[in-house]
Amino acid sequence: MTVPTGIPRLYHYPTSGSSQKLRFALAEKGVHWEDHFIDLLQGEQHHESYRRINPKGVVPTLVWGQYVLTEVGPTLELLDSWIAKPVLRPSDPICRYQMRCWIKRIDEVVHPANGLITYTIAGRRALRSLPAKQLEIMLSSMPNIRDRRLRRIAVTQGLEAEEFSEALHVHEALLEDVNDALSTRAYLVGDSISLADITVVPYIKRLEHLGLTPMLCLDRRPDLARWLERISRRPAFVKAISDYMSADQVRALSRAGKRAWVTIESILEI
Ligand SMILES: N[C@@H](CCC(=O)N[C@@H](CS)C(=O)NCC(=O)O)C(=O)O
Repeated sequence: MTVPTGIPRLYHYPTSGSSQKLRFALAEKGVHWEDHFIDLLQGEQHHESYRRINPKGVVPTLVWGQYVLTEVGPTLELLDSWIAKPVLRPSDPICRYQMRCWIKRIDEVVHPANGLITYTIAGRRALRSLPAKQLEIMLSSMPNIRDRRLRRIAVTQGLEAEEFSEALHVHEALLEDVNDALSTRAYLVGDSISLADITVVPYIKRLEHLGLTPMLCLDRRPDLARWLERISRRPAFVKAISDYMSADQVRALSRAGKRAWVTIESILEI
C-alpha cells in the first residue's frame, strides 16, 4: 500500500456536513492540511478550475500525492488504513459491518435530507433574493440530479414541501436509532469513537446549530445527550467543527430555525 507523502490539500466549505466529517477525522488523526476554501454560496464549486479537480461539483475533495479523493465515506476508511493511530474502525467484523451501515444510511438518506432542511431554513432567503437568471444558473449547474431537485424544492416550496416533512422524519428516525444504539455502549459501534460516530454527529449537530435542539428530545434520550456532549468536547471536534462557526453565524442559523419552529413542531407533533 502506497501511503502518500507531502501535505494534503483540502478543498472544503466551513459548514458543509461532508467537509465537517472529513475535517473531524483528519483532526483525530493529527493530519495537517493545506486550506483551500471553496465558497459554495458564491458557486465556486462550479468553477471550471474546481470542476477539473472534482467533476461532481461538491466539497470536500482531499488531494494527497497522486490521489484525488472525492467520496468522504471511502476516504475516511482509506485514511484509517494509511494512518494507523488512533484506530477509527473496529476490528470485529460485525462492528465494522455496523459502522458501514451507519455510513451508508448517512450518505444515502440523511445527507440529502439534512441539506434540504438546511437550505429550506437557512439558505432560502438568500437564494430567493438572487436575480432569477443567476439562481437558475446556480441550480442548473448542480450535476447531481437529486441534489438539484431538492435545492429547487427548498427554494420554491420551502417549509410547505412534502419533502421537507419527510426530511424531518428521516432525522427523527435517526435520533431514535442513535439513542437506541447507545443504550448498551458508549459509541455507536463499540466503546471507543469510530468512523460511524464521526460520520453521524455532524448531521445531529446541524439540528442544534439551526436552533432545533427541542427536536432532539434530549430529556427522553439521555444516551444521545451524553454521547453528543462527550463528542462535542473532543479537541478534534472543536478544531474541525466548532471553531469553524462564529457566534454570529450560529445566532443567524438559530434565528432562522426559530422562525421555522412552529411548522416543524406541528409536522413532528412534538
Ligand atoms: N458524496 C459526497 C457529498 C458531498 C456533498 O454533497 N457536498 C455538498 C456540501 S455538504 C456540496 O458540496 N454541495 C454543492 C452545492 O451545494 O452546490 C460525500 O461523500 O459526502
